[in-house]
Amino acid sequence: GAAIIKNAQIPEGKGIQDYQSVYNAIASKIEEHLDFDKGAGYYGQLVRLSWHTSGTYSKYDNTGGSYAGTMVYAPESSDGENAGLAVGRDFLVEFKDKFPWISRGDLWTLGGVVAVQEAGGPKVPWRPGRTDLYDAASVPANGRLPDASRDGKYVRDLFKRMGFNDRETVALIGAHCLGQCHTYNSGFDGAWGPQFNRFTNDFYVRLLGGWHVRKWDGKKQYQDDETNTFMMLPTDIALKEESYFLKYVKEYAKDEELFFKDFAKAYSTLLELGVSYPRGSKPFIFKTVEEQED
Ligand code: ZEM
Repeated sequence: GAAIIKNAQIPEGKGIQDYQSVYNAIASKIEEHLDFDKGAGYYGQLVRLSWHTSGTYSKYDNTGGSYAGTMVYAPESSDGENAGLAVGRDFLVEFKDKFPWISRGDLWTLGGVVAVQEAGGPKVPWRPGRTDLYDAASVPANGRLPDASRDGKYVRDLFKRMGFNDRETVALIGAHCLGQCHTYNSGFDGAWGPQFNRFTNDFYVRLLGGWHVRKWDGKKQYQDDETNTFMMLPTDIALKEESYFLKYVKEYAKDEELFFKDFAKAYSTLLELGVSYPRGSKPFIFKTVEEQED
């Protein structure tokens, strides 16, 4: 087929201060709803939205990804893996009204950056210029986002389709420190750890502990031996079962700084999959709300 070109187009006259204003507006709305989802806040929801709008990318034909902001359209909107993400899109839609020059792809990916940084995670370099499109060719088919019931080889192949190696794959899944699973969205249930509104390397530390299959009538998932309170998906446990993933789990469990560095780089890449930027274009690094207080 014809080559698909997705050039970043920055709205006329807009620069870092304009996007920092959007960042700040999203951050202050997150602050106003810290009790959301039993105390998880919106961090997990927004990071998952940014990941699912980006993670449809295929390097084999340059389709999918965050560029066109197509999750509002079928069949992407009704992909089973996107169940529940209307909540995040609805949370952000008021900023599309307040800042009408921002595209959906930019808003949804920026929302993830705000969530990671405000939850205490690393600075995530981010570039604008995604452009709203509605045409059948821009809307990815279902089946591109991972199914949590599968094994390590499946995870490896799926992330390879996006262009990621094993190290980057393990780093990205560490985002499961945030938020939780909901039976009404995915059939899975619970949080990965107790500090589910803070961005940490806790996912790897816990993963290396003891886990058993939970006894319940829901989907197969794991429960921690120590408290029977926290969960792991089968694809999370696969990171421990495969030696090509396990070495990175161990590195990140030991060294949070290394995890932050690798996560920031891989996540920034994830959010930009398929987008072409002009040579030498420089990413924005946003200030946290705390850094702006004086
Ligand atoms: Zn997730 N993820 N994810 N993930 N994810 C869920 C929740 C969250 C997988 C998966 O199936 C699920 C990445 C990778 C993978 C987040 C971020 C990132 C849920 C629960 C499932 C089932 C959804 C629900 O019930 O509401 C699988 C199979 C993955 C790879 C193999 C990557 C990569 C992520 C970001 C970089 C986050 C933050 C959540 C929590 C959402 C929330 O609502 O709290």
